[in-house]
Amino acid sequence: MRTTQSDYQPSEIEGKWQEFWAEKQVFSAEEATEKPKYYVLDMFPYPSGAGLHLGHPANYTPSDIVARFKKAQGYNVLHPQGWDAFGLPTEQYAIKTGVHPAVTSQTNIDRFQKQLNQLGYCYDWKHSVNTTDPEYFRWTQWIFLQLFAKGLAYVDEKPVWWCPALGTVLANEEVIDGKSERGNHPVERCNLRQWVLRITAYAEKMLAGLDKLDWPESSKKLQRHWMGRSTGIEIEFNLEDSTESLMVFTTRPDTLYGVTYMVLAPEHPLLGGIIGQEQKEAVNQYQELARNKSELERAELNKVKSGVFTGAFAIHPLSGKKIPIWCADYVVMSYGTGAIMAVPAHDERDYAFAQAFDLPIERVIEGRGANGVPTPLPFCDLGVLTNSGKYNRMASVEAQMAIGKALQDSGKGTPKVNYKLRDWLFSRQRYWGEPFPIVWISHEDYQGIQNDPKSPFQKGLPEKPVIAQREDRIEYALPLLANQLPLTLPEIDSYQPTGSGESPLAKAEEWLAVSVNLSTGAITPQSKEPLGDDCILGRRETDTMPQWAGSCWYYLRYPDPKNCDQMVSGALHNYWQVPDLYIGGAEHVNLHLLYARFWHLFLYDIGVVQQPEPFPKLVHQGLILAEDGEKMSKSRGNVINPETIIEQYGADTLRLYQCFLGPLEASKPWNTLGIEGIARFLRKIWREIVDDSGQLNPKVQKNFRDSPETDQALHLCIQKVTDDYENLRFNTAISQLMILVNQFHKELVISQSSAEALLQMLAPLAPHIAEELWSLMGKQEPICQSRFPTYEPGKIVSDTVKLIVQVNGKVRGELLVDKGSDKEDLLNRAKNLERVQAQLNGKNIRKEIYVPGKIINIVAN
Ligand code: ANZ
Repeated sequence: MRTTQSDYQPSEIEGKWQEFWAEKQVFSAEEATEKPKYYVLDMFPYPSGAGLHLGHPANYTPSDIVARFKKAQGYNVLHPQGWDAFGLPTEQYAIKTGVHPAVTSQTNIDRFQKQLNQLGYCYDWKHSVNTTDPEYFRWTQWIFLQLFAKGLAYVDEKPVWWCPALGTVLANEEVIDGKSERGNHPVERCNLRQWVLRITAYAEKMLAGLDKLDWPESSKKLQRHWMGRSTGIEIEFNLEDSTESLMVFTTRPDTLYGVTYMVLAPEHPLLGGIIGQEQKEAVNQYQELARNKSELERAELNKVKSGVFTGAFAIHPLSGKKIPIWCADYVVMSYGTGAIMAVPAHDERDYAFAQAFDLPIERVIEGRGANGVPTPLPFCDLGVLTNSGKYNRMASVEAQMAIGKALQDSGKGTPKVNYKLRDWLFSRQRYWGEPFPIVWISHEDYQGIQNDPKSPFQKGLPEKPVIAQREDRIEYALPLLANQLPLTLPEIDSYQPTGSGESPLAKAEEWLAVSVNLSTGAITPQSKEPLGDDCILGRRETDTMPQWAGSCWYYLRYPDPKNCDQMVSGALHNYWQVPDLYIGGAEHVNLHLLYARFWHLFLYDIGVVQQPEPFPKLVHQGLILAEDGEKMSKSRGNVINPETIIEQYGADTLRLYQCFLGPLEASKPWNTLGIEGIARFLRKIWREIVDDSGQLNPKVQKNFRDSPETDQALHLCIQKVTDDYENLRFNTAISQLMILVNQFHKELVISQSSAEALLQMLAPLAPHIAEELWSLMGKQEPICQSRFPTYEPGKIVSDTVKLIVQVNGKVRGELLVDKGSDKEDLLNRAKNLERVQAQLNGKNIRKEIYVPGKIINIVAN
């Protein structure tokens, strides 16, 4: 007969079951089968040197529960995990120590994987990805080539965030309040040649797609806001004494008569040509000053307004009035046209500026103030027009149409939709990233390829060549052929970026200088030999892709991670499609989740994937806070390490406790007393099922018919737990299980089938203890492969009623009884209740009162 420890000792059983699951590969997804699929995805970790922190289980335990639950419901489950292993910290470590980033990554991955396994996660390691594996990033590069061919990748001299400390350029999203997101270093603006992806081309589709997603409303709102769609009109203002004109974007054409000055951004190209002699020095100085400010700083509402008069004037398109043109940094070049018509009466920032520089403020919109009192300025709402010529007394909306039309008719206005979303800065000057599959060649060579219909390169060329200036010549970007992928990183001696802002790859001369075979497309290092007839010279791109690239499509690869011929086989993609559930941190809404949607929509457009959205259902786990309610952080010294908890209590207790803290989405403080309670709960279950000699507790009997109370409690529990798991309410599922265990505890005997059902319900949450007790019951198949119990509706809304049992008018217990039960039978059961017996002990029963369906009162003295 099988035995186990008489006491619950997680350390004795957890490792054993983890090995068992791994060895038997019980969690390997089946190849496409008849079974319905369920694909549950975690946001894969960056394998940092620090190992797991509690944020990881906060993310991964819920998905593990879902995976185990869905498997028990008969789904073919894919629950993979992988490694987002390109990244800055690994590279920084390489710069410091000289250790190759690939070596550091692998060490960290091994440690992470071990730690994840210790938590009992049922990952299917056969379906894993590593973004730094050439067989993976071959396809990241391949997708880039598709984007490139469709004109969605280009090179631009861009004002970028340059972080001197990290020696690299950062994307807008990686800069928070003028500091780098990683490491909190100061950043500054400068111009650099950069690869950029035209994500703005997908803004419209990405916005429209949001409506259909089952995402938290707050996250949809964030993405909407980040994309920032705004409809308005571009208005052309003529310039005084000039043939040039000035375009502005406004959402409020109804305020056109209230324009009292114009503003150009300091970087505006028109500026140089219009500045008056007198103003030149002041304007130039001002431009220099603005160059080093972030857009965020410049756009801030409360900052002191700064600016200079340019000496030039524009002509109002309707009134013909002269309007002074100013240069001020609260107007940014990267939005709209980089110029505005300023309406101080109806715009807060214009109002503050006009006050600071004593510019006229003219009200053109009346608000409806209480009792006819005019609304104070600035008045930024819609209202009724005044001081606006023939448009007076029109409502704002009506006037927007009328003025819009008048401008269009005179050729001075064009309706325009603008987005706040910027194209995605896709270059990094780093070593540890995917190299761009691009070779720079000369203009003549590029033309030769363009004019040769037989050239293998033709299909991959964009309609408009991507060009860039290097020193005194223009270079043309030639994409590699797919059969030249993966393009791997060269070995280099030093990972330090070059001081000029170029990537360390710029020092890998042998790798950089290549010859391109025009008929085969083969790219080889330049040899000392003379160049063959069919070959041209080229230089590889030295930037690498940002870490976000690899995470843009990893979920597509999990179903088929070893495929060398395709990103994913058609049949496997057809079966697994996209994740049914995606769990991960809310901090990724405007980064990873935006980028991945972009790539996915693009892959959909070119026919690689079958549906437009990658993540139809998304849930964010809340943070686990420290006991003091603060964020856990090393600097505060309040970090709780999962490894320590596992050592002390076991993984099951950690998993269960973390769920019991509160709703999945909520941020919840850790509490050491609470974890004791959960540990007690698991010990209680153990004691119900294991006796002192480590054998199955004789209380658990086969073929025993449970009392109606237990029967009902069981079926109610199955109903509720099923529903809770379905809706990711793990904390309430645990409460249900506690109620059931209490019910078991009251009984002298319980049926083995009920005990089994309890374990099956517990198994997704606390899989190790469930397996151990299940196997103690003589089960051959592991519990993780058993079918989830189902409830019988009849047992829940049964014909039973609750009877209160009193002794001398005091409640001493209760009975769950069938409605038509016999009175004598009920009285006997009542008198047999433990607490009733204790009261009756040594007393004489004087009277027995029975009110059917309500109460039994026994009078005794
Ligand atoms: C005149 C006006 C009058 C405006 C008024 C607003 C209120 P959203 O909704 O964000 O698109 N604007 C346009 N381009 C700008 C730039 N490059 N830098 C700073 N501000 C810019 O806002 C559009 C409004 O933001 C535009 O409409 C413009 O000011 C300003 F009572 O034009 B408005």
